[in-house]
Amino acid sequence: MAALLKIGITCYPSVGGSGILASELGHQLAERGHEVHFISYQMPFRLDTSPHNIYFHPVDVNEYELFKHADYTLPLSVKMAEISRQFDLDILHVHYAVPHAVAAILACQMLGGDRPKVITTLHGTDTTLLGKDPSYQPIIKHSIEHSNGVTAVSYSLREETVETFQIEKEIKVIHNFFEPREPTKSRDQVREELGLQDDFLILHMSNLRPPKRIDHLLKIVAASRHREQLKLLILAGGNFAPYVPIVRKLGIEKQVLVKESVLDIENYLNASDLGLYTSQHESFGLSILECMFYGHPVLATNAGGIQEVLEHGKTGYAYEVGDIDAFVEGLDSLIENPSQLRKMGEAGKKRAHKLFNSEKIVGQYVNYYRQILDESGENF
Ligand code: GMT
Repeated sequence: MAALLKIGITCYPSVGGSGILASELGHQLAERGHEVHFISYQMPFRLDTSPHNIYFHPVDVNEYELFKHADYTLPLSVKMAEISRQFDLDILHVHYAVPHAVAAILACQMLGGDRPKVITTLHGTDTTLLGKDPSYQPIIKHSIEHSNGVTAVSYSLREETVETFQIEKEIKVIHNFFEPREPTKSRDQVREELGLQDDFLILHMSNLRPPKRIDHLLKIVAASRHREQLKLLILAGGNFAPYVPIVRKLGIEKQVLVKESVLDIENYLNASDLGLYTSQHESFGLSILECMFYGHPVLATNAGGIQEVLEHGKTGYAYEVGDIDAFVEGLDSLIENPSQLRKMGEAGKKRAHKLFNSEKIVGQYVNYYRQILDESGENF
């Protein structure tokens, strides 16, 4: 039997696909018997530390007067070294190169020896945003090249990363996965709580950062010929206040419902009819996948890796960024054709279960951990 592994995971703990993915990966690894140690400045958003083999180790960040800006990378690195030594970790799996891979590589230098191995997963921003900044570009390139293994969440992100950093390092694509939970409330109950009757419920879940183009989302709802019958539910992982003036200007106050810090997303996913995503950049689109798992078609842009997730014309539609008219046409046609809506939703659910299930994707991560460990001559 293959040995169980001891894995350190570092991610951004705030609401966002990478932290959600990393937390779920931790849960899944622990269920398979591996020992998982989360190391971060705060407990990740959806992390459950009740299993006996999931640990959380907080990193203390001190604000010394000497520093104009508080430093996180160095205390993180020290904590990574300390936990690696104390628990004899095999792997430090870091989500995002900056600053996590940098800190992990430093930790390994401090430890000396052959373990832990550093595996860096790229989620997007390292490449699409920071990769273009000359103050970050060289350190991201360095940390990719000096990680023992590197993964990207889509082929599109891998391609963009190779191009941006001009690197030869092998990058393995491991798509996002999702483990759907049983709703704890009925669809009718949630819809009643939301004040819905026979409204068509569109769902959008994101951190509302500028690349999500919330303005486009709102314009689509406002331009629909079924506007009076529509509700747009935004499960917000960020501040919606900057968008309130647009809602008012478009006169869709009655259409837009916003809920913050929602943990039981399965109840809202179950109560919805369709997912809507207007992102300018999206390396994968975990929330698109979440909608698919609950049997809903998704209308999204064709940015980045989105079309590796949804299949245009079969599980939803993918349009050019900013093509509001096309989105409106797609939305209205699905509202008018419930059997097509159902058919696409079912095709999406089938695709999600087949390609992005936890069994398959977590297996790919575990195999990759073992492959990287084997390369050092030990047999895992
Ligand atoms: O989309 C965001 O702003 C959040 C960001 C994150 O770091 O959590 O999401 C990125 O990672 C997710 C998990 O791999 C991907 O599904 C998202 O597509 C990706 N976001 C972008 O590329 C903008």
